[in-house]
Amino acid sequence: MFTGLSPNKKTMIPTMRWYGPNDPVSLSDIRQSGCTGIVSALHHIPNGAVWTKEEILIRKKIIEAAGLTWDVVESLPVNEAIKTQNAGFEDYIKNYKESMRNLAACDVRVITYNFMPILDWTRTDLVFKQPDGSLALLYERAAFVAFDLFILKRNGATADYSPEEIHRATERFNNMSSEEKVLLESNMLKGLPGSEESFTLNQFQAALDTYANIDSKKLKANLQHFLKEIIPVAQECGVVMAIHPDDPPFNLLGLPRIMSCADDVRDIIQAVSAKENGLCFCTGSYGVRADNNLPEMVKEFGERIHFIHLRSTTRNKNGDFFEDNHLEGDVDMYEVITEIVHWMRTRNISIPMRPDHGHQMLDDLKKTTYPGYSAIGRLRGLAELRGTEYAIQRFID
Ligand code: DNO
Repeated sequence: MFTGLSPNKKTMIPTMRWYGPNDPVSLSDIRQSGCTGIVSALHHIPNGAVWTKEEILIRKKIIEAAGLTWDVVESLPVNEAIKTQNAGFEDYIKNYKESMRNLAACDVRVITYNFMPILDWTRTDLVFKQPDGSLALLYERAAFVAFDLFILKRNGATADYSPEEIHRATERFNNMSSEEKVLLESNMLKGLPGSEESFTLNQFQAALDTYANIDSKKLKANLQHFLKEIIPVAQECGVVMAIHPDDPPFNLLGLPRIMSCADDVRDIIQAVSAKENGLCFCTGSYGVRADNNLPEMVKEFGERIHFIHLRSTTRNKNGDFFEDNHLEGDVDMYEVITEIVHWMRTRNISIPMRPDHGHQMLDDLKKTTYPGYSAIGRLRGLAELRGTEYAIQRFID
C-alpha cells in the first residue's frame, strides 16, 4: 500500500504558530490540519525578562500533551534597549543569553527573533476583501503615508515621500471617515499578533525619538554587537538563531530597517560566520521587494536557513501589497520550495516550516480571529504548500 513519501525522506516539518492557551485556534485544530510541530512564544513574560525553565516547561508540556512538539520559538523578543544600545542594554543581553540557555536545557532549539525598530510587522488594513469573499491583510501606501503625515504628523516626514505620494495620501485622507482614521491609527500602533508592543500616539512619538541618532549603519553595528554576544552562547548550548526579515522590507516612519535584502544577510554573515547565526526565511517579507530574487536567496543562504515562513504577496506600482493565496502572487513558490528541498537533502535535515498567515474565510468569517492567524486560511495554505512539496520531492527522486 502506498502511504506517502518514505519516512527517511527529508521534508519540511509542518508547523503552525500557536499563541498559547488564549489562542482561539486550539492545538487539536492545528494537529488536525496535518501539523506535527508548534511555533510558540511566552507572550505573557514581559519583553526583556528571562524565560525561566519552569515557564518554558509549562508551555512545552501543554504542547506535548496534545501530541505535538514545540519545534520553534517565535519570537524571543529583542528589547529596544539592545537595538538602540540605550541604558541597561548589557543586562538585557545577559537576560537574553539566559533565556537561550534555558530553552536549550528544555530541548527547544530553534529561536526566531527580529531586529525591527519599535514596530514589528505593519499593515494598514486587516480586512481587505478578496473577489472570492475571503479577507486578506493589506499594506496600502497612500493610507500609510496619510497616517505619517496627518495622524502622526512626524517632523520631517514630507521629505520621505515623492510629491505624487503626498498628493495621493492627501486625497486618501480627505476621503476617510473619522472611523476609518481611528481604525488606521489602531492598525498601525496597537500591534498585530506577535508584536510585542502597543502604543498611543504620544508614546509612539517618544519611541521614535529614541532613534533620532540611529541610522542604518548604527543599527547594523548594534545588531552585529548583539550577534557577537549571543552566537557563541548558541554554539555552546546547541541552539540555532533565526532572524526574521523586516516586514515590510524597507524603512518606515524614518526608522531604519536593516534585514530587508540579500546584502543585509551577507552583512550579518560577514560579521559572524557561524551557521548558528541563521535565518528565518520569510518569503512574504522578502518577497515584497521586486529586487529580492527568492530562489536565488535560498540557494545562497540555504545552509543557514533554520526556519521557513511560506507566504506570497502581490504588489502594484503604487507601492501597495496584499497577502495573496499561498501559491499565487509575486512569489515563485515552486522554485523556492525546490531550492529548499535541495538544501534539505544536502544538509540531511528537515526544516520546520509554517504557512505564514492565511485569509479569513468560510466559518472563520463569523469568528473573532487573530489577523492573519485564523485556522482555515492557514489550513488551506498548508495543504497547498505541502502538496507542492510532495510533488517536487517525487519529481526529484
Ligand atoms: C507576523 C510575523 C512576525 C514575526 C516576528 C519574528 O506574522 O511574521 O510577527 O513573527 O517579527 O520575530
